[in-house]
Amino acid sequence: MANPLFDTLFGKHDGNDAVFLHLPDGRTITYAAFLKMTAQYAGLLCALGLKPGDRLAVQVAKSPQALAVYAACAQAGIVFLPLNTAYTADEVSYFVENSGAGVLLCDPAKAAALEPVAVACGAVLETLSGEDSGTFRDKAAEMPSAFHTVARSGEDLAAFLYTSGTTGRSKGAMLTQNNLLSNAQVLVEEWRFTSEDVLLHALPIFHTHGLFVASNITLLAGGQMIFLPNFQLDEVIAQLPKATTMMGVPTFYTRLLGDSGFTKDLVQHMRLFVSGSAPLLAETHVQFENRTGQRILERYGMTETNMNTSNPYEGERRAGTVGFALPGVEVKITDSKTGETLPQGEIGEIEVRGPNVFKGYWQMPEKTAEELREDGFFITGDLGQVDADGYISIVGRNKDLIISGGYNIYPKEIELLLDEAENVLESAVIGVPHPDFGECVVGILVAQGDTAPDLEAIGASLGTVLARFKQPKRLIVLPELPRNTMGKVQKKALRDQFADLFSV
Ligand code: MCA
Ligand code: AMP
Repeated sequence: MANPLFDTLFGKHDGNDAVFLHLPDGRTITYAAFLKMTAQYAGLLCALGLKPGDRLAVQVAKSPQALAVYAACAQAGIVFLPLNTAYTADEVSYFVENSGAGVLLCDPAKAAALEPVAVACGAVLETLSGEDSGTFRDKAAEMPSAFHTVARSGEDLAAFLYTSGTTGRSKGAMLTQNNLLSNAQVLVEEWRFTSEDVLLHALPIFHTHGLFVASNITLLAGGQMIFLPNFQLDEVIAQLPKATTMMGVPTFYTRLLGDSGFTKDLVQHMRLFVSGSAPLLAETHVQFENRTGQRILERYGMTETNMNTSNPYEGERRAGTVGFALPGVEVKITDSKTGETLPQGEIGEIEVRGPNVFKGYWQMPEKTAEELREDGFFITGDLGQVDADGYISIVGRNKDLIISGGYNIYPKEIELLLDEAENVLESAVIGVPHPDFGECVVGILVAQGDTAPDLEAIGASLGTVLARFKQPKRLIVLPELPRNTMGKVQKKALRDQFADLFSV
């Protein structure tokens, strides 16, 4: 096949007049129209000087056009690098520089702030808005509506997705065409997706969940998506009657359960609800079943691996577990120190191997070697356990990571900033339970000398550099941080102390 990812997901729909996307205002976009837009975008990316293997950094609002940029990268063999729309110019700057992206595509509203970033990194700046305007859109309108798909192999890179690291520096996970395709193929089968499906899509498309899991599966099956710009509770409830399936992070489900309009009648026609990206409380699973008569299907994945495990479509979907390894994916539970496989039932590090596992971190061979074993097993940093029936549970993390509303936040990145703040001696950033986001960020500070840190000023200064979702929801000053005999900060003690900070 000339270009497996493009041909299998997109190209096969050429000339297909069936609806691909439903927009909230009632408009629809057919597969054929989507592919015409894709071809024009692919032509423009080449005209802008990008060559196969080059990176395109993209920070734009979710829209059909934004999805077509992903498709255009596949068609032109360009590596797609999507960025969270909440990232500040400071954060974007790191990704553009680190990836060596040749073009930065951003929202017109952010062009002024990002122009200096593009200039400093030697990238071309183009704009595209969620309402289909901007320099990129205007130039693409002049391009031919057909594009000769660039030949690629399944081993060629398709996307870079940055994931934060325990050192505070983000790492670009290099994903190949085969990583993405193999996972989409398995999930279509496992979750029984067909061209009859209409997926309610309210996730962002700059992460694996909304971009690869939801969109690739729909494309492969030839189904339709109700493509919402974000998760708005009322809009989701209004659109559910038209959908057959939905995917979400646990916050979607707790918010739905908090609304009396979310009833059994509303969703009894639905075939499947999938949850992932963060732990779904067993309690939410049970409440959901009590309300709707349906059991949410929970699965487990990572940016570096796409999806690894899933509860069964048929058979028991067991609350508090992430099910079984997907076909073709091997999962083992190992001793963190020795790497030896542990007996069934014991808690250890989850390691995974399969065609879904990424090629390594961009230009970080040491980091890659630390996490990706020579035999192909990837050390996830998640702690798991397998029960007597083979169901896998995630029981903790061997990495200092907070997952808030499905977004990953690495404390180190915030601690480095807090430690620099005026009158702060040191800091510890922890995740505490939050009724809406599952977990949220809290910053603990120790004062330097007798002057108390100005918490308001510190909060404001974080706001200029850190995306909103990473900013601590609360800053607290303590006389000292709890430490063990080795001097290591005991975050567990802090998490226990502040466990009820946001309880309702
Ligand atoms: C928004 N805020 C947040 C979050 N989102 N704070 C902490 N954590 C968050 N996730 C901030 C807002 O800036 C705002 O700040 C305040 O919290 C309340 O915002 P609100 O309007 O309620 O939030 P929202 O816009 O409705 O967003 C919440 C959300 C969203 C819908 C849960 O965060 C979301 O779509 N999350 C999905 C993330 C996702 O797709 N993850 C998949 C990663 P203020 O009021 O102070 O201005 S892929 C992955 O993890 C792996 C591979 C996997 O397995 O899938
Ligand atoms: P990311 O690096 O953003 O791709 O996030 C991956 C991490 O999300 C995993 O390493 C897990 O810690 C977490 N995760 C994903 N799905 C689940 C799930 N169903 N239950 C618990 N944690 C999950």
